[in-house]
Amino acid sequence: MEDSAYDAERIQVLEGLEAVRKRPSMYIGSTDYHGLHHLVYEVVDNSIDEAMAGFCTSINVVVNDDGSVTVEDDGRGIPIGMHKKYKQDALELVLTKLHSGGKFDRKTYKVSGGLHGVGLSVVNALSEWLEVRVKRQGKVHFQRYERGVPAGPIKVEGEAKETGTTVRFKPDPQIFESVEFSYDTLSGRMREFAFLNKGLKVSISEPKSSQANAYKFDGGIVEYVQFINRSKTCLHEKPIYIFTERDGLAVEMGMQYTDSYAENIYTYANNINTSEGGTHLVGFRAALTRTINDYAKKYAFLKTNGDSLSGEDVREGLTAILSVKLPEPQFEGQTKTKLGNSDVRGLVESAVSEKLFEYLEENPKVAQACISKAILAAQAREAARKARELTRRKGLLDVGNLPGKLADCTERDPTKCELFLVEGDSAGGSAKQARDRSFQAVLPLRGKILNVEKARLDKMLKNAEIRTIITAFGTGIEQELDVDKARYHRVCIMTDGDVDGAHIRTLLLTFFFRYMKPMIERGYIYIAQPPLYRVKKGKAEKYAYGDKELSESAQELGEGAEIQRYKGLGEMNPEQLRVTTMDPSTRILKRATIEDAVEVFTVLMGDAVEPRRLFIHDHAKEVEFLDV
Ligand code: 0RA
Repeated sequence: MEDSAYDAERIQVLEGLEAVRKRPSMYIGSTDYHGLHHLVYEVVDNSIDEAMAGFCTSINVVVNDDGSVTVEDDGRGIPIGMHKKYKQDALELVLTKLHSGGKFDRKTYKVSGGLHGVGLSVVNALSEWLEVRVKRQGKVHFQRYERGVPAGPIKVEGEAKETGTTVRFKPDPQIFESVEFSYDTLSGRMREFAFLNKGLKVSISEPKSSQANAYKFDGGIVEYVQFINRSKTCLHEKPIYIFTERDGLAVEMGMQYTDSYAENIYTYANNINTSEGGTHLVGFRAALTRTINDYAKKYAFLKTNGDSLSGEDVREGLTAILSVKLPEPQFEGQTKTKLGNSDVRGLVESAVSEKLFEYLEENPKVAQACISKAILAAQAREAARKARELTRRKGLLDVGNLPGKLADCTERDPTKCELFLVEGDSAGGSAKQARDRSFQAVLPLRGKILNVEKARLDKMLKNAEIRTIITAFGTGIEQELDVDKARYHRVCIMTDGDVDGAHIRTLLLTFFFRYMKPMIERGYIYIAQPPLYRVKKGKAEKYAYGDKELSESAQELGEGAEIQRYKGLGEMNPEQLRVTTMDPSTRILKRATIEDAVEVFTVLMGDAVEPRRLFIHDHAKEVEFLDV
């Protein structure tokens, strides 16, 4: 009886793991770069849970030479010993039973840092091998798994005074498209974890590249806000900070106004970046608008009684981090990064309203800085509205006023039309010759693209390049945006492969994100991928889009192959440009996603030129290619 129950359990476990291996994307979102990195976040997340429960102070991540990753913590250790109900060792249960990872025997919030909070068993199932060491009850316990199945029993390896868990795993190349980790990506996420969990030490290292970082922020999200604003001009010295915990919901918020015009609100639910927003963001925004207005009225900052500051006014120049923690987060939206729990809205709104009002009462100088900024924003918005109206009245954005620089296509069905935004007049000229004029339009961009983070809409509308782009799109902008009017369903940003090209691309993406977000959401924005090299021998030639491909191509063509490195689009003749970058049957295009845009900001948030340049440089190499 006992044995058959045990066998049944084993079969169930095997079936569970098999399901994960058959459809990994159901559990980790994808098997690409993102899915691969999620494995690490998932493991670290279990340690974060332990930290949130108050038992773990330090987490150490190592990217090992053999392609495996080690995550070590000093928590209580995964429980060891026979579980009465399941008749299996608790450790084995945590590592093999789906959805047992964190919930099992745990009373704290289940903090799902992985895409779906799926637990260690999923990581185990998707690893070629996984080794776990648990220090607990005075001993070091060890077990190894291969593709999720125990490779042997749990063994005692030795004595241990302390407690803790170490998980080392090697992602299965049978599952993942690539099994190479990006240190920068992992390190950035560890920094984020550390910001969101004050006092927790998170270290990461990669011996192979001699890189190492250790993050610990006793100020938590207050330091996070300061970090984002590090090279901006802030309007009050210390970020406003509030924390409340009621009805099973913890709300933590840090905010600080800067002299910029953009709104930077980052929201998290259980340490997950909710880039699509959700109920916590809605509640926060409502609270902010209401509280600032209430305070402004109480202290007569607003003259007439009917006057009030809009949501946009009170968010202009604001940097804020909102982090909520709750027992059962529901993630919705296209990328499962939108918090859905409906009760959270009201809870966040009342918590933030109450605490923020208190804060402003206690810090009148800070309050004055916030309100002056919002009043200025209201006045500027009025100016922008007038500019917009004038622009409209003069018909400056009407399709009838299509810019002369635009070489339009003959096709009129937007679903078939493509627009190439090309850096520079000379590349623009080549692109005009290279295109298929029946469905491909070309708009050369010359001169500077305004940095939208630094200019208000009225100024933006005075910029010829920006106006030309809006007119060519046919969609209008911001509140008046109508994506259904888009004249092209593929807009391809085509810039040089150098640092300046990357900068222009970033500025354009930022502009689309701020003023035409639905164009990105609909998937209408693309990034062209011109090759970095041409390899030539005699009549044979090949194009390479990365270093790995370059060495492969060079090898294929054999000794004496000539390598040309393209520094700009201008170095290609029209025919080469057509084959490599524009012709749908041979080119590579990458669709820009909201995540791309968000990633661009999180690193480019500051104004410091150096980190910005470095970032673009590093990442220029590792864009993912997507064939469409
Ligand atoms: C289940 C129950 C308890 C702790 C854990 C799991 C746990 C899991 C992981 C994964 C990585 N590090 C971890 N640390 C702890 C509670 C154990 C108790 O009550 O002593």
